[in-house]
Amino acid sequence: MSKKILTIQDISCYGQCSTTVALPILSALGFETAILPSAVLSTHTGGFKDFTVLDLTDEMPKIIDHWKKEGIKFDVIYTGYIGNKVQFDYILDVKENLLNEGGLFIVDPAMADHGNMYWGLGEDIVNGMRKITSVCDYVLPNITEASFLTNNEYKEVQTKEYQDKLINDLLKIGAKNVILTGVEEGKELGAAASDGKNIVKVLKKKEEKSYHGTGDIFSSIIIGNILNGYDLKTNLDKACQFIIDSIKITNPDPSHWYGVKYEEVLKNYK
Ligand code: PXL
Repeated sequence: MSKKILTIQDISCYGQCSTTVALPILSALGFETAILPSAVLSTHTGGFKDFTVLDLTDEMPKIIDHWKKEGIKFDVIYTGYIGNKVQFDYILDVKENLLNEGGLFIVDPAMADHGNMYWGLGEDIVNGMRKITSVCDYVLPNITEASFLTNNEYKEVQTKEYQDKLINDLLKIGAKNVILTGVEEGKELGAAASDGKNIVKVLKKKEEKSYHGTGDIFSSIIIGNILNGYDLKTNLDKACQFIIDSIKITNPDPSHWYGVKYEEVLKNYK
């Protein structure tokens, strides 16, 4: 039977990130999807001007209560961008009451990149993300998010010791598994992961340009791969390659600056 995934993140109506990439990817990989939207924005906040934001905090408990009455449950809860600290309590409620036994609670603390918080997000969001990380099965941060969650300094140039410390500190917070993106060594970029025992790492030739939404696409592929039974190293390898291939397709079209053209890659993905 097809697993049921609930994703809790914003709807950025235009811009190829968050819900608009999670749903097609998870469906294509064979899973039933549902959404608990945290906000509706006209676009993502990374480069567009004058975007609109509708916070959906007040709607969330109503949706959750209805699902409780209907007896609706999920096999996976996957959280992403959250713009209001009140929502972290709703997320914990959903985890406690709507996640099937043996289900997975997966946190992508999508809140920062390149050493900075995203527009409009502050310390309260970092604290909330840390709280849900402490009870998660998987946390999927980039280097900036990992450093903010663990109160380590953000470093542009990483050593192996720094990468390992971020991973180990995330495990200490309570995450059962950590998948760290944006791991960089020389001209190579990739991801590192730990299941609490060993650290595995995948590095590939770095693409010079970076794009918004690639973290969300990466997380969706990672989650599909977990459910489809890939081991951690193969999973990282496939997810990193997916992003590289998407960036390569996007690079020749400067008008598509706001996200990556991942559709062709998804069509051929196994
Ligand atoms: O891709 C992460 C993301 C999700 N949602 C919104 C964002 C961003 C990144 O900037 O602005 C609204």
